[in-house]
Amino acid sequence: MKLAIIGLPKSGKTTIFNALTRSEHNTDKYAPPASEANIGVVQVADERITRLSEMYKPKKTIYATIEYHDYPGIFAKDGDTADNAMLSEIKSVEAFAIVLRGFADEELDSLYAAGDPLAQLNRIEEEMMLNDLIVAEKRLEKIELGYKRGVRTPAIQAEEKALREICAQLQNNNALRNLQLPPDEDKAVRGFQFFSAKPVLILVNCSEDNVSAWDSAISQLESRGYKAYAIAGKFEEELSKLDAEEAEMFMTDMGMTESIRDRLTHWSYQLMGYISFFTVGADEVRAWTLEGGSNAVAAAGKIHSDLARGFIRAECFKYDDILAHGSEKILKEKGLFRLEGKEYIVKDGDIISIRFNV
Ligand SMILES: Nc1nc2c(ncn2[C@@H]2O[C@H](COP(=O)(O)OP(=O)(O)OP(=O)(O)O)[C@@H](O)[C@H]2O)c(=O)[nH]1
Ligand SMILES: [Mg+2]
Repeated sequence: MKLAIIGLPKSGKTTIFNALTRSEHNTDKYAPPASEANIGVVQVADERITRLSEMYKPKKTIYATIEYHDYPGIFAKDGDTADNAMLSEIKSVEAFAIVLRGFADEELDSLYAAGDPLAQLNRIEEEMMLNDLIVAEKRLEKIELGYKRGVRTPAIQAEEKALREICAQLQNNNALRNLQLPPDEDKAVRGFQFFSAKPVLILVNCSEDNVSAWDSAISQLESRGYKAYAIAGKFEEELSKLDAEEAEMFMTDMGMTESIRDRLTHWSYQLMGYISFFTVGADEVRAWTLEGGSNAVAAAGKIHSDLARGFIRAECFKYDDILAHGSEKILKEKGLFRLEGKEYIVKDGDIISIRFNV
């Protein structure tokens, strides 16, 4: 999964990125905006993979990963820090973590007055929608020119219809993530990767001594349909530099049970509706990420396109069952080892082996 960390300037994006990736990128208050994104890959902690690895003793154990892209502030009022190339790069990720500044800092407030988190979010959403509207209108103009020259195919007509609905939605100040298009129209405009169509999770970055003061702001955001969380970015960055034992002491003090890495992983999976399935064997124990509700062929395709193309059956058992009974042999005896067809909907925690023929 690829997730971009975005927000207005100096909201603490790089501080949070450092906490997530245990890195030390520059977070100087006066640093000019970075010219490119910081990119870091974080392993998705999953105890199930650890246990399976102990059981199968494979040569390789591969956890799922999340790739975080930390961008400089975008949509700043006084001239944008991101150019078009960067904006289109930002759009290539699956989802956004939008960081809103909730911590007080007089200097930053005067240099980069941004208003309260809700005002910041409104501004970002407005800019996203404006950007999308410009893209959609430009494309519509081109389509109309094409019509005049006699270029009119069913695919272009589906695209035109979709773009008209998109423009109407945006003109009504509604983000495209709230617009449901029929599958053919959706497909016709997917390539545009509209900003406001991306799933977002909101991180209100506040100081560690008043995280709960943000409860009502968070509920307000939730009531508007956002997944929103208050986090203490700077505190998390400091925690990430400590060894495990020390970090746990501080976390216990704060009533925290998980690192920001693990929390953001859960939030992202929830946001995207992703599940994990596993493959096991003497060579490799591995976790795979899959859109919830996908069938066995889609799961096969995550592993390799040949497996989807030549799919015959999925041999399947549950992580909980192998943990309880200890061996595949016992699962077979107990009838817990299943053969599933193409239409089988894969569940979180399924262990799968694909039989295929190409
Ligand atoms: N008090 C407080 N300060 C923070 C927090 N997070 C970030 N800061 C400070 O805010 C300033 C900017 O932090 P960065 O993490 O560089 O912010 P950014 O959003 O990456 O900035 P740009 O990429 O330049 O837009 C630094 O001085 C940080 O120390 C926080 O949670 N609390
Ligand atoms: Mg930064």
